[in-house]
Amino acid sequence: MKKTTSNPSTDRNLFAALRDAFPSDLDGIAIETDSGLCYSWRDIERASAMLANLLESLDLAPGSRIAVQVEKSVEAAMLYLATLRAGHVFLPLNTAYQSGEMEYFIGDAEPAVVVCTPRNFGWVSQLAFKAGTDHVFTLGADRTGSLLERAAFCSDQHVVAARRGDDMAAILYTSGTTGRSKGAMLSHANLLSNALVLKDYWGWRTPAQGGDVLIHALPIFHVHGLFVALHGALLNGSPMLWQSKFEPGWVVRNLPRATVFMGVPTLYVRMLAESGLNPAQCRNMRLFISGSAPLLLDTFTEWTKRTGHTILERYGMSETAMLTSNPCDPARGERRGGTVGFPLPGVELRVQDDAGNAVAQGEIGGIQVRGPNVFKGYWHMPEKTREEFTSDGFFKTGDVGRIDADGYVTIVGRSKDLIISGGYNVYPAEVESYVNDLPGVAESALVGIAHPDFGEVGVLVVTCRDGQSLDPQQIIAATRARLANFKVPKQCFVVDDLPRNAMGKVQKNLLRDRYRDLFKAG
Ligand code: MLC
Ligand code: AMP
Repeated sequence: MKKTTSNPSTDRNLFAALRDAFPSDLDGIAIETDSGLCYSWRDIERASAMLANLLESLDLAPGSRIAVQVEKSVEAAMLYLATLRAGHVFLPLNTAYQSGEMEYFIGDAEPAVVVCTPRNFGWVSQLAFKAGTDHVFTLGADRTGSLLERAAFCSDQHVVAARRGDDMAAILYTSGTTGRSKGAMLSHANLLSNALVLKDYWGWRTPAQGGDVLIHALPIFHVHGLFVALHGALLNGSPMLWQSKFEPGWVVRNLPRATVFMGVPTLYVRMLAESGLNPAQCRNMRLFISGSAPLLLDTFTEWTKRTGHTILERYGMSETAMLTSNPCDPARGERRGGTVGFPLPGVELRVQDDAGNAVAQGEIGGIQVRGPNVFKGYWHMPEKTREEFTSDGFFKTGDVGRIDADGYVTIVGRSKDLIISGGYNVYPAEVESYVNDLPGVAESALVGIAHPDFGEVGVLVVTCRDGQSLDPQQIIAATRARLANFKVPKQCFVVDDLPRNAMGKVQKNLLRDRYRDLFKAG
């Protein structure tokens, strides 16, 4: 397990640092939702205290996992803050996950508490109790459910639990490079150090400096929405305009009220399709940030033409939070489309070949990183953790890239077999292993194909067992019944054979070439 370097400013409970940054006037608005609800800073303080007291009343062991699969809501964000506050470990789960996926996460993480939507209580509680979880609560997007009912009886005064920087704050499940989904253990110091660096690098303006207002339109079960966006606003005492589910028209209409927006590339593509997007609408905007997947140069260029703003692209991952960023301050350099900018202060980033030697400048190789933001290891997987780190403590990202003469990093591909669709990770081995078990299927390969909306999507290629026939639509329907919706292949082809190299390995590059124009317009 990796140790973070001890730094007094990050050797504390992350919540305490976020709380210290709240404005002195706690009655000001902190969050305004798309349904018109307003939450003051005092509301955040009180709600997170009540939820933290509820968790404490359960007498959980320190560092208990609190697994949460609920729709995006301010209360769900409060539950995250309450978990930090009480010194437990937050485990957010995508609402698209179905029972097979949830069974794995709950079985692996052994959470003491599971919070799910009222609609899913039946099957989630069954899984959780079977796995030994003691407490299952519900939380609806409309503030219903047993969690808030119970918390209503708790005090709104709470002393933040003392935590060291090295203590675990969250586990994020990620497909990583190989194998089943792994829980990346992130410490308070990992998250706080990254948030502090971004606060400075992206020039967040405190309320006294004129203030920033963030449009928060991303889900809160991944790094981007939960950490980068939420911590960014909270650590700066900045209000948020909060959208429960991304809708491009709403964002464009609200741009004049905001200064900062963060999105995955699909969000930018969809906003570009809005006729109301123009420079006047963006007149108060300071910063548009993109990440989680490659931003196409076309989108980058078109955005500048339509709005007069240059998108800042950055790069990160669940195991490390943010690693690189294009500059915000022009004095540091221009924002270059197609690149992910420079390693952030404190992040060491190097490019190596397969033999572990540094490549020459501008040459392509595997990206490795080291820094206070890099995770502690994979939950219950010490072997896997060891494999993913070099002997001198660099984490192998599985991304392939280069660094140019000016220091800009470009991601050119991935050595991990991973498809990033609309900012969500689809792990082909997982989909293939399910499809291979379907009756009549001999074998399958899922490949990422360029898509105008999602950037890339999964396309499935299958072969039949001798003497059997397969219906592609039925295969897609079978995956839809078992896997999260974003993992469902957008198309399926039944073929005689999969192309193989001399070693017998499926040549996915040839399949990608074969279907490369599948979603091209015209
Ligand atoms: C939805 N669908 C997707 C999809 N999202 N298909 C492929 N890829 C996706 N990402 C499918 C659904 O299955 C459904 O299919 C149809 O699209 C409509 O579903 P929906 O729920 O209405 O989708 P929509 O709301 O339009 O969602 C699209 C989206 C969402 C782009 C808003 O995917 C999203 O919020 N993405 C952001 C992900 C994110 O936050 N990533 C950060 C990871 S952190 P059907 O067939 O049923 O109709 C990370 C580290 C870092 O990577 O660096 O930040
Ligand atoms: P996740 O496991 O969900 O955290 O996904 C992290 C992965 O997203 C990284 O390893 C990259 O492959 C990819 N990623 C994140 N940001 C970018 C970006 N700006 N450009 C290209 N890929 C990115």
